[in-house]
Amino acid sequence: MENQALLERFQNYVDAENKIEAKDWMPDGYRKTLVRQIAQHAHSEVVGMLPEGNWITRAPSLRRKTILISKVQDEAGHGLYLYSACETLGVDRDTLIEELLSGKAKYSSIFNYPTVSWADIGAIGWLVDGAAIVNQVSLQRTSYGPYSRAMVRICKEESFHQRQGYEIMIALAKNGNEAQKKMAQEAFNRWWWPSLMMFGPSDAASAHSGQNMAWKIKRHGNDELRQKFVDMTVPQAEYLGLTIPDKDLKWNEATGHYDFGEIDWTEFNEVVKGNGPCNKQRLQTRNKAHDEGAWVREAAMAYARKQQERQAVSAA
Ligand code: FAQ
Repeated sequence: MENQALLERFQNYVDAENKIEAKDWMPDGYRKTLVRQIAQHAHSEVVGMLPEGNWITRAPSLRRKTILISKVQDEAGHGLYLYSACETLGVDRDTLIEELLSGKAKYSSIFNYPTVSWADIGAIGWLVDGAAIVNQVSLQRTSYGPYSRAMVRICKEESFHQRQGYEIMIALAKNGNEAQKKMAQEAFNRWWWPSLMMFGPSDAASAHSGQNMAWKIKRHGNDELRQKFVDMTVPQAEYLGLTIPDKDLKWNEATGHYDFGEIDWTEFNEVVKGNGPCNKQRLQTRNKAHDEGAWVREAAMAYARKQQERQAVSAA
């Protein structure tokens, strides 16, 4: 078939809300953009373990510690589903991991901010997982089957993560003493704007949105999802008695949405370029963990080889 005819058939198939599967024909650009987005997403889950992992040894109670360990472990699982989804597109995992460790690949800007107090763990669960859910609920309907199915499971787990974060914030901001309330407000101030940045550049500046939406990889624009997150989160902050760190935030009766102030895009671009508060530290920590885990990978491969040898002997 002519390339143009294949492209048209592909677009009609996507427009009819069918899922594209790994062995289906797809335009090179579709494959390339999926590899880029899914890999960035997988790396974000993996690097995303670091800011919270930082508090596992200092969680304020055994209950909080077990919950946090479980949450961080879930993020590793999300990374695994996503690397697997990415592999179905013909890239191998070693290449993806090498690109993360060398600093070539991107991951979400949000994980380059520090967790300075226990309240940051509450704020991450509430805001960062909350923002991730808004984005990922939409991605459950993405046109690529393996990515869409990974999202269904991930969203279920993220929803537990969001609630555990909000529960920490209730304990500190609503039921806590003055010092705890202050700690919660300070964490909220630190994470509010970076959480809005997670949704990416405004639609006008978004390089990939147009084509991604036509291919139904992305189902909503960055600004629409960001607005949804703001509308959902403001009443939650009010319930906690927290002040939103934005003097321009106000309810707009005419649009039925909250208006909010201008995002600091210079900060966003600097963080994405590698100049955020923790970019270097995150990559160093990830590289160290990878190096220290070499013996685990070797042992796992040795075991797999042994299994193959046994199977070959019994088949002979
Ligand atoms: N950070 O044209 P667009 C989580 C880049 S998971 C860094 O709008 P696109 C779970 C973008 O890659 C969080 N870079 O791009 C968790 C592109 O660069 P490129 C991760 C960003 O792809 C919780 C350029 O800017 N979630 O949190 C960011 O159409 C707690 C132009 O942007 C996902 O990855 C950013 N924030 O839309 C884990 C969801 N935003 O590649 C642990 C899947 C944009 O041309 C603890 N991804 N860029 O060099 C997506 O939905 C999309 O990729 C967007 C960006 C919406 C992120």
